[in-house]
Amino acid sequence: MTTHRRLRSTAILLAASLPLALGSACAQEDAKKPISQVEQSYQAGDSSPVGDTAMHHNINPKAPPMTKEEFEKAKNIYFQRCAGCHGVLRKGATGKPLTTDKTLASGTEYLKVFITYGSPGGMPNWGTSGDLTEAEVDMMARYVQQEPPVPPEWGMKEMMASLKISVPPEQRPTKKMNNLDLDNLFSVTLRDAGKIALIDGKTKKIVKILPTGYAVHISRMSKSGRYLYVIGRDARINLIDLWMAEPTNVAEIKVGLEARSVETSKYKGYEDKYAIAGTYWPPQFVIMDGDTLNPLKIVSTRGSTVDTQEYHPEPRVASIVGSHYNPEFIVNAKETGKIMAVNYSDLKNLKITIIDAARFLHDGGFDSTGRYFMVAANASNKIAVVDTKEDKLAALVDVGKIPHPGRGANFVHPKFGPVWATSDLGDEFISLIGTDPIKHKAQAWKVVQTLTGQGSGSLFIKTHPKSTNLWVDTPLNPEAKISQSVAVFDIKNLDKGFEILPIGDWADLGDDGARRIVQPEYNVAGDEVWFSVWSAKDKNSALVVVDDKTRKLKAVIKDPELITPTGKFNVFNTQHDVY
Ligand code: DHE
Repeated sequence: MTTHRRLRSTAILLAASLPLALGSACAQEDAKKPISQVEQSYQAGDSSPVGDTAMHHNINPKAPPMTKEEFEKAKNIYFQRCAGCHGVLRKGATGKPLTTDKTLASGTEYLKVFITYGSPGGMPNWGTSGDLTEAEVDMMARYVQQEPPVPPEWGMKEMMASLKISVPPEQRPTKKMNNLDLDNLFSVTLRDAGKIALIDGKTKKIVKILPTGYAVHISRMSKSGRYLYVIGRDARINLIDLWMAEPTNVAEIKVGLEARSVETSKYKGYEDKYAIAGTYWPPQFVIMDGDTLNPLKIVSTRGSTVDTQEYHPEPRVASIVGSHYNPEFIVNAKETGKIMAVNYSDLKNLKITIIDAARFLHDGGFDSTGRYFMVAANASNKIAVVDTKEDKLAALVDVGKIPHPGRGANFVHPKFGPVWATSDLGDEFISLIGTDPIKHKAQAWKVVQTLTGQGSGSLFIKTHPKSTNLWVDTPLNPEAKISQSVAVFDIKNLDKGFEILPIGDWADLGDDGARRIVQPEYNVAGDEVWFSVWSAKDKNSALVVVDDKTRKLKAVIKDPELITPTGKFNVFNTQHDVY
């Protein structure tokens, strides 16, 4: 077991007792009032796999001394608890910069107090909470005065060395060789198992479980629906061919040390041609052949921020979508707040349109026409709207606290026409934003209505073109009653408020698991909605299927192999951006 995995096991144990613990905690820069534990727990998330790599200890003579052993120990704690907010190079992300010009000026005693007691701005009280011992606090106070160790880069050489094409394209079938109803297949993230489960939408049976990267994150589909791409936090991508007699991993690559996003080319004439992945470390994205993952073009995201225009050494790549209007990928750089429209029609003379949005870009999805990409600048409390036809920023819309839409939800509002919705992590509100600049110009890119949900801690919101239900999860709410249930609104009568469905109880797991209800996902027909009942690795989890019309329980999917199910990706809906 690596140190990283050992530390993660501790985090999992903690997660079992603390329903909202997603890992470590986070400071919010410029926050004016105390922030909740929910917000604190957010950005840092899982411990960073970057901490496992060997890094050089660059001794700063002005810093208080540390032994090699202490440095290694502190480095691991830093990458487990702190890097998600303060950044790998400590230049600051959603947390404050911890560069040595600042930490040396503060000194050991001040830093110890800060680490022990936290701050109203969002720094957790690592010492008084018991997470760190007095000795560890002292060690961390000295560590942050040392120069930050720099993890290695990951370029073409490393990518090529990791590339495994187990079934080359010429050995793959030319038509579908199985009887699976691919449109209604679900790829389910088994987060802490490092696997995905393919589940048949009709029978609810597991078709196959496939190994993927560490703490696997998302699945995306190729335009044809044949290829499934899965990315792990360790930046490993698995390419699964759904046409084989049995869905099979046909290629694999490691595109960096830490990642979250993968996508494929969707534009006419480029279907299934390219894949792209963005990494947290190194801060870059890579365009690959869609059918082999052979890396073709690596582009760094290092550069200046959109506001102060200060250089940022590690702008992490957050969400990526494939444009339907141009041969482009829309790539979101978190720390700089830049959205890049990367034109893949000529990789040798790559054209990138840089669209200034707002800092802390995270997750998002298209409006119902597929033209406008709506992305949360989460710690800026904004949604950036990009016109992917014109490659321009259409608007920056102020919403609630820390919007977290997943891909969001599109529906026709009874009064205001087409809207796209996001819920928030930091408050109980749901913002509905008008998305029709032609027929509903006055409402376009404005919050036309704000709904009040069950509480803060929402991560995902969902509906379907054939449904009149709007589902809002709250897995990170500190109250078990709220994190173990979902709210559902009637789109035709939004003022009526919401109904609460006790999904966690319906799963009937009969144990003390956290049972957080996360990420509603529709089947292809739009008449069922699937929820993950997410408990810690050593507890029982399940999937609960609800009949969309009656809002009654339809099925519970249980299996010892369904370990920590989180994201679910219906093939058809993911392929066609239906949400
Ligand atoms: Fe996610 C999407 C990053 C924690 C489940 N997550 C995304 C995307 C990003 C991201 C950038 C958008 C990808 C895209 O569209 O290309 N997630 C991060 C983090 O940095 C964070 C906060 C901390 C971490 O350590 O990773 C984090 N995410 C989580 C979780 O803890 C969740 C709830 C459970 C899990 O499986 O890890 C989680 N994230 C998801 C899911 C999506 C996602 C299910 C895709 C939603 C969709 O409908 O497309």
